[in-house]
Amino acid sequence: MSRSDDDRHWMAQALEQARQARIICPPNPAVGCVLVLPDGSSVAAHTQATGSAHAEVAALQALAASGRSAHGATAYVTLEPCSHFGRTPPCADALVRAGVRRVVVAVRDPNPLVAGRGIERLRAAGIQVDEGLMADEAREVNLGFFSRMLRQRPWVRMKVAASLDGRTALDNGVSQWITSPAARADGHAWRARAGAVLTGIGTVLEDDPRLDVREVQTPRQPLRVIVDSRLQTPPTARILPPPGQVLVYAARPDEAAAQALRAAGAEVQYLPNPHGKVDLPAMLADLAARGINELHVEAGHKLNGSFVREGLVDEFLVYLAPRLIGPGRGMLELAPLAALDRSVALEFVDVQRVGPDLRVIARPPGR
Ligand code: AOF
Ligand code: ZN
Repeated sequence: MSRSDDDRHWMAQALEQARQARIICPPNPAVGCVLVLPDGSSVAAHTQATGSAHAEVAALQALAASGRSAHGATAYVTLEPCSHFGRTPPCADALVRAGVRRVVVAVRDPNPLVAGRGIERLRAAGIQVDEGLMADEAREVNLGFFSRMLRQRPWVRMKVAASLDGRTALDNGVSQWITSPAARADGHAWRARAGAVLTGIGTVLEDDPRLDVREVQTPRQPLRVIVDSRLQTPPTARILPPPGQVLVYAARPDEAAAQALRAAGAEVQYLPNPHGKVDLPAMLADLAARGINELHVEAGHKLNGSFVREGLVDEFLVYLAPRLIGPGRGMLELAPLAALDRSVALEFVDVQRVGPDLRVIARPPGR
């Protein structure tokens, strides 16, 4: 293999490590690190839960635990090593101290506290740094973190489960279960990697969902968010009790209702827009400020329609069951169009079978 083939091979391993970390490390980005020693042996690691070791330090620790030294090694990292003292000390310094000779970086850290300084520190210490290898894949692993850092809002993923004729519920509101258990479990895996799972008051009142992660093993529960303009969430709703936190965004102050929800364990935040509804862009900014990288939306047709009309959806995650329902609820409420060229244009980025169902991932072009 040529060196560039070699580099791709090791960076692909580092990316695989990073993907495994996605479920454990929010709000931190999921990073993979592979240390390749001069004798050709290697060790791979990924970011640990927020507050514990970053990928590079985890890899150095694993190497030390096996009695080996990183002297003269090449480090493959999916994100620029950090240069700042956050909850943990700088990884760039740890690599320098360990005697690493070369660092291959997929993409720069968009965190303004780092943003190139990690690479500078490595170079200043005489380490060879090559950047940009498999950068698109590396950004994709952390698209939520990049969104929060560069746009000050989370990556918004809208999950929908529907029949092949695009219905998410019967005319009478019954929606459980259109898709298969396999699709449900897959949906929970997407919930698990999100910083927050969001729904609307309509769904809370109709389905009484729990909105936690149950179908897959997880070390952390995402924040649960309810968009509830008039604070109609019943304090007995199944979404409210711990584990995990619940945040209710409201538009019209109602201190009695807010007190009841707080007593049930929720936080209430007022963010009204001029129409007396929750200001969705302001809500996204607030969620980003709270460290939410990926926001997983599982709402009904009305709130879904508002998100789409306001251009806030970055990705649609749609499960389609091989059945026909006829009259029923649509995926989202949009105004009738006069011409097809006014429709919301999307690109399919992935299509897969999940059990008997189809899973379609679509994004607005350029996202
Ligand atoms: C790395 N390797 O594996 C990750 C990095 O508060 P801290 O100390 O945990 O720092 C969090 C920041 O560090 C995070 O915002 C991002 O800029 C970077 N994440 N850096 O060198 C890693 N996860
Ligand atoms: Zn670090």
